[in-house]
Amino acid sequence: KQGASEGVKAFYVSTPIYYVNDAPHLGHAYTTVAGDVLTRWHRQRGEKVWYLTGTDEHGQKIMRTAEANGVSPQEWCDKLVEEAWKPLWEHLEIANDDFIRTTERRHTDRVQEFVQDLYDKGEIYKGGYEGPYCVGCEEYKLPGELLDGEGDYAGQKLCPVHKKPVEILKEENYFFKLSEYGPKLLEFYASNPGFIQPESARNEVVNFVKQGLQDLSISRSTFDWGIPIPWDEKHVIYVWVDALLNYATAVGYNENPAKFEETFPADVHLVGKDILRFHAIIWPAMLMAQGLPVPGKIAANGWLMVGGEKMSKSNLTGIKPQDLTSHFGVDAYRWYFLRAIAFGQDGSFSWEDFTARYTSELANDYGNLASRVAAMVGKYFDGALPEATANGEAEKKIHQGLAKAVGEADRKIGEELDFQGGILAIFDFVKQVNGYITEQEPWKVAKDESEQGRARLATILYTAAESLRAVAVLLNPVMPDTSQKLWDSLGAEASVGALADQRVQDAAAWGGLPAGSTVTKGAVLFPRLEDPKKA
Ligand code: ME8
Repeated sequence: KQGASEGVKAFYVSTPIYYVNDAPHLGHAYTTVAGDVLTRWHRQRGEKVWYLTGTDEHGQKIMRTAEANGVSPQEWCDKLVEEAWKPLWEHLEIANDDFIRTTERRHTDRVQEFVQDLYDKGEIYKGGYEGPYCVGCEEYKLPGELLDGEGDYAGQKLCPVHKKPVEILKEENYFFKLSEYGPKLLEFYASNPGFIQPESARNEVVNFVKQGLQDLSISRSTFDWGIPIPWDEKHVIYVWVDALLNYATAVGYNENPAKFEETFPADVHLVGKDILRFHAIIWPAMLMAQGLPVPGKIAANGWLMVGGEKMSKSNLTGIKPQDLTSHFGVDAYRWYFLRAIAFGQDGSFSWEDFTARYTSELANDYGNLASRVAAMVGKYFDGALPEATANGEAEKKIHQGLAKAVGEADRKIGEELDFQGGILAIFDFVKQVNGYITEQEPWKVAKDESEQGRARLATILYTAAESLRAVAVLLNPVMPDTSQKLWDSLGAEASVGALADQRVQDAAAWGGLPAGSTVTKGAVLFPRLEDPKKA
């Protein structure tokens, strides 16, 4: 894409590939929007970026859902992908560079080659296993982590995530020698302290690995909805091994060496904390076994909760993102979850909280600032942005405030994945500009028609408009439509250039918006919310 220079490694970010047993809910959108903001941020820095998402289509969970709906698993997946998943990402303005489906040949062929290769290297052997399995997680559980069922489930053992009974599976399977990778993994975690984020997730993984790893069953033979084991086609490859490999097959593993070289491994795998161990233990071990490079970071996000439990498709507690975007708009939706919940922690959504933040932070602080400034440039200078010729102490503070906001936002969003902190840094600056206008009282200065008075008024309005120029750039990764509206209202498209070409690194360079830009009172950035009772 932009700035694509051959040979330079792309900043590669992935979401989990989602199970298509049902339509997406707020939880899936949460991870995908976070990844979109992260990659848009890096694009706004001018970096080469690769953002991948997709769908996980094999395994028992999908097979059973399709059966229950009276269609083949492939038909079920095709329908869900085309009618639910892809349209949602488009609706939410997700700028993914690719979308991988695990039923595509470009994936299945390469997965077989990968597994065959491990087999040839002696990393895989045949053995037997019996244990409790959760179809919701598609994972064997350790007896110690199960819960005792009550009520309808009395006497049964439950999965700690899904709170549903596990099944006892006994199979002859192929195993990957995962147990041999414990020491190597611990060494790797120790020398790469930023590999797992946040700290609590890192501790969980390290403690788990320290207790000793078991070998991993990588095939199943009691059903057939999966990729066949190439040397023994009665078995299909375990859905998680199949799924993790999407991060390699989607970027040209064993197929397009130049693309693979330029993209792999991922810099950041975004995952929900429920699937942390797969990404932080099994995935790097699989790569180590092949001599491939391991990813830069596994960043676990917390759960969006409903009534104290994880919002989930299996438990039918999912809320559709469209139910919120139809009320608040897409941009406010993208902003809200990252703003309201510290990334890595659990959080819950409420209409009241979203409504309150929309009104005070988006509409009042940000939207009103933009419309007031445009209105005053219109009223006092006929819409031609005046030059700032009378800068003083107050303006200096604004310049400094902007530099601080840019530095903090770039570090927090771009590096630390602290979306909340980064957004707050930008909005603190918005507040500072609001305070500046309140203090400077341009409507009073306007009454002074002397040369000095005009110069002060010009300086105040230039300062405010130039601040908004920077805000539009900084918020572009989070709220692209709103930023474009603001950009247009500042006349910046004509006087500065395309918003996408503005660099984060240059955002604080004062004076980016030239005097003479045509400022118009554009579209309202955040319209008043309809009363949901009337809607
Ligand atoms: O696990 N809160 O797919 P999945 C926050 N196919 N995030 C949530 C969430 C919630 N309540 N519910 C879901 C799978 N998510 C596998 C992944 S990857 C190689 C294979 C998000 O459809 C979160 O990112 O169950 C979680 O990890 C992901 O959706 C799980 O989606």
